[in-house]
Amino acid sequence: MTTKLKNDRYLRALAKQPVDRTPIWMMRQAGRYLPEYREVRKEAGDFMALCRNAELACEVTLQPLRRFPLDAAILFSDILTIPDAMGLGLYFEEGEGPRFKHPLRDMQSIEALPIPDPEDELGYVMRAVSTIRRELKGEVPLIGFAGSPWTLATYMVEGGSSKNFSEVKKMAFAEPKMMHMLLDKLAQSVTSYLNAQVANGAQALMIFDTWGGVLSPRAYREFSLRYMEQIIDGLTREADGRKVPVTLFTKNGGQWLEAMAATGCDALGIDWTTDMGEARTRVGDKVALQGNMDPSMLYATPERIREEVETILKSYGQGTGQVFNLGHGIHPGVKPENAGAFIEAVTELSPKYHG
Ligand code: 1CP
Repeated sequence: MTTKLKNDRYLRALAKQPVDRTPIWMMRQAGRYLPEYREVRKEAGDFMALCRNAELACEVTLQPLRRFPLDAAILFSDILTIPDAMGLGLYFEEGEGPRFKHPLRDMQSIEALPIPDPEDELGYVMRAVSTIRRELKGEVPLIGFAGSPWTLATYMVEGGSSKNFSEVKKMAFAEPKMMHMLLDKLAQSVTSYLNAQVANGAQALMIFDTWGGVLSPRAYREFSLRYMEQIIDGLTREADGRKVPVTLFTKNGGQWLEAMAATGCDALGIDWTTDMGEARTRVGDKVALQGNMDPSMLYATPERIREEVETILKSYGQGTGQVFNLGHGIHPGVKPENAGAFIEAVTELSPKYHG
């Protein structure tokens, strides 16, 4: 597919090419804070039914782009599609997070885990990718994504969300062989899944390592970073004659930016606990930076949001290489108008930092 992009600000900033203003998109930009999302989700029945229906997944991907002048679309899906395709039985308990019917606790079940074929068991995701790419009509690039092996393992071993990660850490520290077998299978699965997303139309990729930051520095390298590097080594890095940039996001990973930048990725997602300007000084000659407003700032007044946007733009400073975003996903309780004020602030205040 070779439609020329009408707005390629996001890809240009990631490649550190000049831009007229700082591009912006929001993590979890499609989701429960939008009434039109809640409508479609009701129509679909439940979250996974929405992910499995390419037309509806496309519709909710496009919803935030109709409201706001965003510079990228992100595939509507979830990181937990891979463990589901490996046979763990994903389900969502009303009002609670994701759960697995068959959490992993022993060597036998890890040895038996299949590496899913992305065009088969995950074919519904590929159909969503190609549908969205077609319907975007070249307006903005489409971001594909996956969870990091460590982050996926936390859900698979704990059986769902966790507060202290005791089961998954128990496996990592008491049964490291078992954990490494699981992480290696996940790295292989994520690599072929992301490559299939690119083959079906994704123009950029993001790896979400939401829970890498709960590890010690040594354990982070051993159980999380190393497998993200393995994935990056195996990724298709070009499509339609253009580079497919990869962004790595470890929540609470601020202390490891140098090591993350050395993986061969194109950009780092940073959360709000790291100063944007300091991050640029540390790794800005190697990678682009995405972030990093605290999503809770969207509860403040439009004036306060604008002030915060200016602070972050000023902290990054002049020139390209920044993609504006939140430091983590937008909360379901945020008013859409406030998200609008945030995006408007970035589009209005950022041109003076370019050109
Ligand atoms: O409608 C609903 O109630 C379901 C809520 C929901 C949504 C909207 C879930 C369940 N997933 C999603 C979509 C989703 N998840 C996207 C869509 C694209 C977008 O608009 O950004 C993406 C990129 C994700 C990624 C994801 N899922 C991550 C990594 C990013 C992050 O936020 O840290 C994680 C950790 C998940 C797991 C997950 N899936 C859903 C929930 C509520 C969770 C978090 C559970 C937890 O906190 O442990």
